[in-house]
Amino acid sequence: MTALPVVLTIAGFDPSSGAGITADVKTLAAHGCYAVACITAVTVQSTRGVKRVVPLAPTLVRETLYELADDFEIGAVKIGMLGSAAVARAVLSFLHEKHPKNVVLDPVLRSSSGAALVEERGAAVLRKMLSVADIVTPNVQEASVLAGIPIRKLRVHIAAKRLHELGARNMIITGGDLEARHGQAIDLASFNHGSVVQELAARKIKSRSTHGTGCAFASAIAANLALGVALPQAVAQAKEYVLQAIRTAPGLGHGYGPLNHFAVRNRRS
Ligand code: PXL
Repeated sequence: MTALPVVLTIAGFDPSSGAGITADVKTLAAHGCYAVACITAVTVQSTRGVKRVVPLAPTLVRETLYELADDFEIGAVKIGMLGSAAVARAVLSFLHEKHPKNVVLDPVLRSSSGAALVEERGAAVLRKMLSVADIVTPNVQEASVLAGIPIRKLRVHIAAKRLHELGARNMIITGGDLEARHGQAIDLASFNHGSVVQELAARKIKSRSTHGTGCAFASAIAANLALGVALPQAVAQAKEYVLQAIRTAPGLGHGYGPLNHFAVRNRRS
């Protein structure tokens, strides 16, 4: 019997399974990992957008995290939507107390349709979480809020420097289409406190099936790290996975549709 890496996802529930917990579980399973999950908030939404967000009790989140961490050897943790500042604080103290390996933080603030997915006070807790994460995966809007630089003045290299100053060790700032060149989307990867900086360019794909790309990206990185892949490779493979998942999306729903989470074959089968 070979070891099956266990990955913990801490995220919200999207009933349309494009983003959040159920999307993360699919991504982790597609990578050949065993997914365990802690739900932070329930949402009412479809591919058409988010209608309602109900954060769960922080004590429920705390109990779930300790129950899972005491039973499983967790190979990586993916953190997504946190819902409330109180839940974010419960997650932060779990990270401080248990020191899990390979923490991937997707600092989710808003849905692509604009709904707030964490209370405004949650951003301050996310800032504190930067230093306990192994890698942070903000998009440009999230990088702007966390770095405290207005989006119209944002230069990704400056935002990256600021996030390193706040304690982030490794990061990739996605959605660099603000500074897109020649139809390419540029993501900025900044590893090892900014000592290794790479621009990752990819041709921009025109698609409406983009709901949950951030969740899939962060989960794929967590899966790769749990499987023992080194960080730069883990990021590059996750980027390729998300591109494939968009390219082969099933075209479901009337709004921004889900990805094909099974774009890569389960590496164990
Ligand atoms: O993609 C951000 C995101 C994360 N988690 C949940 C979501 C969304 C966007 O809608 O619903 C649960």
